Parts: sequence; structure tokens; C-alpha cells
Amino acid sequence: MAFLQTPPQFQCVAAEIDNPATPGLVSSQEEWLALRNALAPEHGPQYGDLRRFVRKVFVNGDLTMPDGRRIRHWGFEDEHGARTLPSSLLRVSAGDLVQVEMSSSKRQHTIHWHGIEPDSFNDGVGHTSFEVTGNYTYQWRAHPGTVGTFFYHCHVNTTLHVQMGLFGPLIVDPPGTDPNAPPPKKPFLEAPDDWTYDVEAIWAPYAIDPRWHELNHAAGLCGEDAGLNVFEPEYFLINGSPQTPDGAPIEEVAVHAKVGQTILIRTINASYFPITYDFGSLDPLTIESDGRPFRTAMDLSGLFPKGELTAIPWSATDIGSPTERSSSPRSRTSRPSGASASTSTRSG
Ligand SMILES: [Cu+2]
Repeated sequence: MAFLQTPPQFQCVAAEIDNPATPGLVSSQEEWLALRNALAPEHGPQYGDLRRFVRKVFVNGDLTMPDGRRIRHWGFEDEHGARTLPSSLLRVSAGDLVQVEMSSSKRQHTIHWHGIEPDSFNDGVGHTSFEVTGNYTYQWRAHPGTVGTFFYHCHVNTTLHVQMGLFGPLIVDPPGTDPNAPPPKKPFLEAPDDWTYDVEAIWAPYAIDPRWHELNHAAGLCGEDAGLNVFEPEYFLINGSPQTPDGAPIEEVAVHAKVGQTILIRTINASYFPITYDFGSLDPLTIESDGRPFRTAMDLSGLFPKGELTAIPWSATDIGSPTERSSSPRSRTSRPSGASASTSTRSG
């Protein structure tokens, strides 16, 4: 058996590569329903709609840190023109046929659907298929048996492009449900009734090494040492909101619920070190990891490796404002670890 390996000096992102047409691109809901209903039973139950989204790369995002420092970031602009960090939520139901029209800026990017298993054309792993210049419509079906919290991100020079902000949450709701319906909802159909949540939040622990934000698109791809093995974060955020030095809870991502309501927090670890969640006096359950529901809740204290996506519900039974704190990342150079905090408040 033989294989070819590309030496580093030829791995640079430099060429304009034509995108292929999306294999079997479905043109309408009617066409999808006809195809879906003609599937043999072993290819899945007959549910799911055609859902379309747009994600357009932008590279001129601008975040201001508490000390006034401005940080350049990238992201995916959605079909409504929103440019957020993380990029906008993409939410579907199991069985849906998902089409995401992606357009890159001048340089190559992709969207990889982490935890979803599309065919390789639509998987968004550039070096096993192609990188997008111009436009490409990703098409995949949300697996009827895989429900939960995922994320999507660019997979070109991945370490850098994810840090630059090219990522967002992806939620697959249970089959046969409306992904746009508000809670109360079950996280997955087999979940016990008391896991039904009334309030939902999505938190992405994220940290910024400012040096990385000055690098260019292809830094490190051409055999040079861009220092992408050294991550020295100076700012710690939840979503796009930075922690202030006084440790005050980040109000922008605070969760508000009424007494007796159940809260579900979906986390996507967008940083490069394990994250520790400290829920204070609360006693949350962990019910899912990487889009794979647990049949029973598990105690995963301290075990949140990179890329793990976890849903954590808890019941709001107290009145007060306990602070939930996510702390990390600890850098290789023994800087003190950072922390970012927010709160959940309960009203009567
Ligand atoms: Cu990219």
C-alpha cells in the first residue's frame, strides 16, 4: 500500500480552486418530500423538512476589551445580516434536509459540521475535499437518531480560523418537532419528563490571545512557525462578552428564569483548554455530550475536553442569584488561569 504526503511547503493556501456543484442538490420542499417519502425504510423515517440558511464569511469584526483594546475577529454573517460572535445559531430538527449557502471572502474557508456526519463533499473538511472560494451550498440530512448540541466552524487552517471567530452553535431538535417553537421542550424524545426545559441558554466559553488576531489567513500553512502551538489568552469571554477584571458576572449572557422552571445550558467549548464549570450551590445534571444524549445523567465533573458540547439542565428552585463560573484556560507558560462568570436569577 502506498500513499502520497504533501510536504509542508506545498500546503499553502494560495490557489483559486473551483468549487464543485453540490451533489444531488434538492431544489424545493416538494422535491425533498418526494425523495424523502420514496426512501426505503432502512434509510430512515419519513420526517424532516428542507431548511435553508446563509452563512457569509466576514473578516472585519471588532470587539472592544474592558481595557479598551480592540480585537479584530471574523465570523459568518447569517441570512438576516447578523454578525455575531459566536456566529448565529443554526437550528433544525432531526430528519431535516439542511442547505447552507456559504460564501467566503476573498480567501478560502469551509464550514465543518462538528459531530454531524455528512458525505465528504459536504463535511467541510477542506483537505479531504475542497475549500470554498466564492459560493458553495452545503447539503446534509440531520441524522434522525442524533439529537442535541453541536457546532459548526471553518476547517481551513482550523486552529487559527476558529480562534478568529469562525464558529457557531448548531442544535438538532428531536424528530417531528418544530425547531423554531419556544420552550418548554424536551432535549430529546426519550428524556425523562423532568428534563423538559423552560429556559434555554447557549454559552460558548472563549478566550483571546491577541497575538493570534494579528496573524494572516494562511499563517503557519507554508512550513513556517507561526506560533500556533502557543496560546496565551489574555481575555476570557462567554460568547462575545468579555470578563471584566473585577469578576462581575457578565450580564449579557445571564440566564433569567422563574422559580420552578428548569434551565438548559448548552455549552460549546470554543477555547483551547479544558473548561471547568462551577455552578456554586446549584446541582446541575449533564445529559448530553457532543450531540449524544445520555440515558441517565452523568457526573462529568471537570471533564470537558476541547470540542465537547454539553447540555446541562438544572431546576430553578431558589430565589437568588448564584453565580455560575467557567474557568480556564491555563496556558503553557503558567499564567494564572482566567475565569468568566455569569448568573442565573430567579424571580417569583
Ligand atoms: Cu476559514
